[in-house]
Amino acid sequence: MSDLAPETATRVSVALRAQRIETASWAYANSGTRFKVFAQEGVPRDPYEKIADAAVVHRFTGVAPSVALHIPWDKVDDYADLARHARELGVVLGTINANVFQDDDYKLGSVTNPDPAVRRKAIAHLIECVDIMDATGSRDLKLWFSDGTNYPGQDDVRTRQGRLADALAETYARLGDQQRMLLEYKLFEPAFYLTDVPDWGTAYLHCVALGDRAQVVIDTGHHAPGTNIEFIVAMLVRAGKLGGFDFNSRFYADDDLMVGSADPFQLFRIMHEIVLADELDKGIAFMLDQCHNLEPKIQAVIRSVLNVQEATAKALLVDHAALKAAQDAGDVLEANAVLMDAYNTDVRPLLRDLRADLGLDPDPIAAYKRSGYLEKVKAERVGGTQAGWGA
Ligand code: PSV
Ligand code: MN
Ligand code: MN
Repeated sequence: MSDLAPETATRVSVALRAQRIETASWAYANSGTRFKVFAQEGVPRDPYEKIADAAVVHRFTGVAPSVALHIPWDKVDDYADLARHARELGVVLGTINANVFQDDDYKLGSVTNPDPAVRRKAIAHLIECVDIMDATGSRDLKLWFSDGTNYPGQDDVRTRQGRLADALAETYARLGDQQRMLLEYKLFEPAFYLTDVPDWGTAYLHCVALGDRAQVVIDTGHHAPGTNIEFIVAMLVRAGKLGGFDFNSRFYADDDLMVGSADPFQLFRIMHEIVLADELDKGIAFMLDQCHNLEPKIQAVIRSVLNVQEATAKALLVDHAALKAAQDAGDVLEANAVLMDAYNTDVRPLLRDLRADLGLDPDPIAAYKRSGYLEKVKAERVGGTQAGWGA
């Protein structure tokens, strides 16, 4: 039993019940670094099996009802059939992630490539992704471009921005009324000198030029060490341009580790900005973009979902009235203490109660382990697939 005041526990539980966290198909498949992929037993052999694993995460957490696809890693002949399969398992297909970074043609860029034929091929893929969204019923198209240059002088910065803007505009024009384009930025890698969409400012400028349904996505691993990500959250929320998150955790670069593992306090600060702006249930997509190279994958995704839930619960516990009073009074230490009180609250009893109320096992990881699912798929699935990179 949680020892919070009953009204507080109820308010927080109601908000948590409405939260949705999307998992990523590629998190269930084998992945690694460019040095080695350590294959795991029982990993999915095709997109249908990846969705089955995502459905297991939802079954035990109750808050992960959608799974993102990456095209062509999750290419199938019939996307409507894949959507039907997902629905039968109790989940839906979520964000469609485009992939214009793995063909030889893209060596000098995709939509920013100096060669118009390569640019056309890249745009055709982005538009094909919208066709797929029509079949799957997905709302969001997520675009990340590996485009960039390795050497000063390699290509012209402003010309490349123009090519990017043209490609985004053509793709945006193809979106349906209910569909959105999420533009993801990343500081560096694979390009080392210049990345064409390196930061939120660049993504924001492109999204503003495109229109309301173009929004910025924040991948928490895509910043320089020490970046104040919650400030970026506040800025984008204020501008009405925060479309979603790719959650993960990092120590050094784009490590794609479990969200909330390296710096749970940062995750709390991010969720605090969301809760403070009353944006928890207003359409911002909370997605995981992670790879589980060493740890068992389904269990790691469950852990990640729980980490987001815990950070959200703590953010919901911040006493906004007390915070504002302290801020208005210029009471630096009290304002900080209000935030820390919430962060230091043990929300696990509250989350256990919430799960019991939802008819779930209060301990999703223990329940998953007891279910025998991993042993079952280990026996059934031989020759699991690789997520798509890292060989
Ligand atoms: C790029 O590093 C990225 O974060 C993009 O979201 C890609 O689509 C994804 O990783 C693949 O994991
Ligand atoms: Mn990402
Ligand atoms: Mn990334």
